Amino acid sequence: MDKTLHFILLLIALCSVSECVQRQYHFVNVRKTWTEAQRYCRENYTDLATADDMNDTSELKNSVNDSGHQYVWIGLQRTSVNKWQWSSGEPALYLNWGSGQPDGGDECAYIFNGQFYDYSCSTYYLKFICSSSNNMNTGLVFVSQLMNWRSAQSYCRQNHIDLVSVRNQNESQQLQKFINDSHISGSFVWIGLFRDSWQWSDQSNSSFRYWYPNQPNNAGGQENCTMLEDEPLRRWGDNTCNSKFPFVCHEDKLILIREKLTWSEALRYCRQNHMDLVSVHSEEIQRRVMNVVKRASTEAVWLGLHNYCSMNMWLWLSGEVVCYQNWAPGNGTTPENCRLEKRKGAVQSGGDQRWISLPESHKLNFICRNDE
Ligand SMILES: [Ca+2]
Ligand SMILES: [Ca+2]
Repeated sequence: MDKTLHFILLLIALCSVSECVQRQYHFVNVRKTWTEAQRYCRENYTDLATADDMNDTSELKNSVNDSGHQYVWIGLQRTSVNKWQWSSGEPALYLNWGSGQPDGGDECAYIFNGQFYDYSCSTYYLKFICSSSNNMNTGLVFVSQLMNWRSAQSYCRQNHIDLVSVRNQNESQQLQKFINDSHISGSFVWIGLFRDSWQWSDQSNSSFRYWYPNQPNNAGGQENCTMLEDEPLRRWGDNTCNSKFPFVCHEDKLILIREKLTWSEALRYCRQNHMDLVSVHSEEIQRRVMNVVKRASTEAVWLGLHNYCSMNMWLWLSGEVVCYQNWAPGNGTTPENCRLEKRKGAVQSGGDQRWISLPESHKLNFICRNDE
């Protein structure tokens, strides 16, 4: 076989390598109030448990070794802030409201003529659109069954991925085309936009929620903390924070080191004290990296990303080629000028937190990973 072709096939094979777990759950079978549990987790692990997606919910469920029926605290707490978010877990930065919207205490949104309208989550039954891996063209599936927003969300998560997100103008146009092509432009259609006032203990901005039907109900007006319900799927309910339950902590596998070192020094530091500089193989790891770098003291943060100048190619330290990509415009895709100095990859700590190429002698904060 042609050597180049063989190499390309090898790269394709490498791109399907499964990612390693970036967060580990620890069940603590001691009854504490929510605040006591939070303190315990921060002292012994990273924080009370955060969940980003359906994967996390099943890992949470598995982490709780059920010795008898009980409620179990996780790290979600009610605050006074009430902000719009996407069901998929992303913050809502693009909000294309129809005129005069949002106009009430409503907490969910439908789309009509490309614009968003807030609407009561539980009172109304609408058709909806799921994001899906089944439809290779659009990544979207239209469901004509009428459901309230939470049922629609559960349906999408069980059968597809989630209720659809509309994160920018481009996705808005794609969705509108899909709506026109599906001949449903006259209908109100649920999208994944909702708002709530819950916040994760570790400050993660994940808007993923997995409520048990009719929860959170804030019974008695004092239920400001979140627990896994005593039911087979371990979906979530609210309860009073002073109740004493066992709890789940999580341990982050990504650690931001707030020292300013060159790339090589950072690499040595991570290998001596942890495992390695972080490799960002997927959108999920990128999201965790984005959470971590918010606390950085430098404008960019080193990743385990290095450039092979002679081959004009970027590789992760873990050996994989760069399949998932998040380069800032003008970075990573054109040949590097490395006559004077080798180039390494960093992630911007502000803005849209994309990757940039920098000379390796720059002194930056960096992220180590810590598995095993
Ligand atoms: Ca409205
Ligand atoms: Ca409740």
